[in-house]
Amino acid sequence: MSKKITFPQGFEWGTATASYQIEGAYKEQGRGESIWDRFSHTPGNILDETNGDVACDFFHRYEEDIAIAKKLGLQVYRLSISWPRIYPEGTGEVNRQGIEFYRNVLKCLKDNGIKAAVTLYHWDLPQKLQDRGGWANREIVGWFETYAKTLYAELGDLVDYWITLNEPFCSCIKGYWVGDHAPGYHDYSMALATVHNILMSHGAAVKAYRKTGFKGEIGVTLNLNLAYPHNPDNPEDLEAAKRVNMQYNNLFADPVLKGIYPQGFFDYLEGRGVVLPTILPGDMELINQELDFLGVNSYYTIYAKADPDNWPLGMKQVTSGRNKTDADWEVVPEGMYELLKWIDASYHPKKIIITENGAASNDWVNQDGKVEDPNRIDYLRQYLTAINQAMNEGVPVKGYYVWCFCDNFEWAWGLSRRFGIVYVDYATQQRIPKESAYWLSDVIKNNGF
Ligand code: IFM
Repeated sequence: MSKKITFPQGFEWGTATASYQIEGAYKEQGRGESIWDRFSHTPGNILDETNGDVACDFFHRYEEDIAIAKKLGLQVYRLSISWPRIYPEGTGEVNRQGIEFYRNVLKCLKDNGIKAAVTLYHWDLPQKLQDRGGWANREIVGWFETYAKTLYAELGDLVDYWITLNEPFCSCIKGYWVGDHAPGYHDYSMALATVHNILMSHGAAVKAYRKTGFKGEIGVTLNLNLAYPHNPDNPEDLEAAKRVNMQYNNLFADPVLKGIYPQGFFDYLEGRGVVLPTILPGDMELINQELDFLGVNSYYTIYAKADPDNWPLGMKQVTSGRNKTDADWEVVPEGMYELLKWIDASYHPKKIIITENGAASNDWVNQDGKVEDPNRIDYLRQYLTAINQAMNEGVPVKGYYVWCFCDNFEWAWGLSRRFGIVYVDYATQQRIPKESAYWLSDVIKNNGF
């Protein structure tokens, strides 16, 4: 019999989504092209050759989704804004139809008593800005600031939580080094330049929000994952794990929360021929803005084995032999506990929101028309227990959002990975809340399980 887990009063329960993954309507009402349209339309980039042209058709079905969210008792709904729906050309003229769409969505959330957590950037950069260098061009700090100011002015009265960026690690390291995300480059030095520019853009957006007078909170979402050595007795594996921690965690959290880059890691990279970003006077102060909360996305733990031939980190990722979700990610709840303790000890954020956590699973509709997903429920239960333990030891976690509200376009995996607590039949666009959705609904009602 597992023990009773209770969360404090005022703890906020929600789900998360992102524009390109759910909206569809990719050419409707003035929306411009995004880098993910270009990337997913290029053969060979997406596992099942799908794209986000239609996705879950949230653009036309948001009222239905929000009605389901209300029924389930969700307190917060996280969504992101598609930059090319607001600025089809990246800069210049605002697309009023785009603003109108998001105002309608946000009003609908308000009418249903659900708080809105809005991400400014969840990876769908206007292609027009990519044509000018994208995140590798320092001018983007100004483009992003203008975009952010427009959103504050147009939507600020309806937003409870602003999240400047979702997982800059993915925008920069996956987008410009690994190349499995848009825009699909393989240049580590360029990736580091984009890190600096994207973090300055975050800083500029926070600074601009402080001047608006709106009462919402603002923060950033980082995907933080602890890396452990494959063999803790092997000093080379220990060093490899340290470098992975630097790249995943310190490279983003240190500048944002402390105003410094991890110098030792930069020295290591320079020694391997990587060109470091140009840091001008005032840049670090701009990045290091006071935040109302730190958003944490975390799903897994990394096991690192030294591999000198693997440039530049000198490591490869290995498995530890534990259970895996359908995303091939190992289920390591104690990794979440240790991650939260590490964040707290290293950065002392005043408030943490788990802005994403969840599991992919090979779900289907059974003979009774139900979707049973016991593995997802088990995953959520284990991770929430670990989060609860960290909270009991003083880590200030104040909210938890499951990824994802519904099945969606899962980037390079296309529609082939289901992360939702609501099933989407892509042929008919029918929504079916899975067993995990009803389980979560009970958790919310009881503030625990
Ligand atoms: O789908 C993604 C989301 O866009 C960002 N965080 C991880 C999720 C699952 O891979």
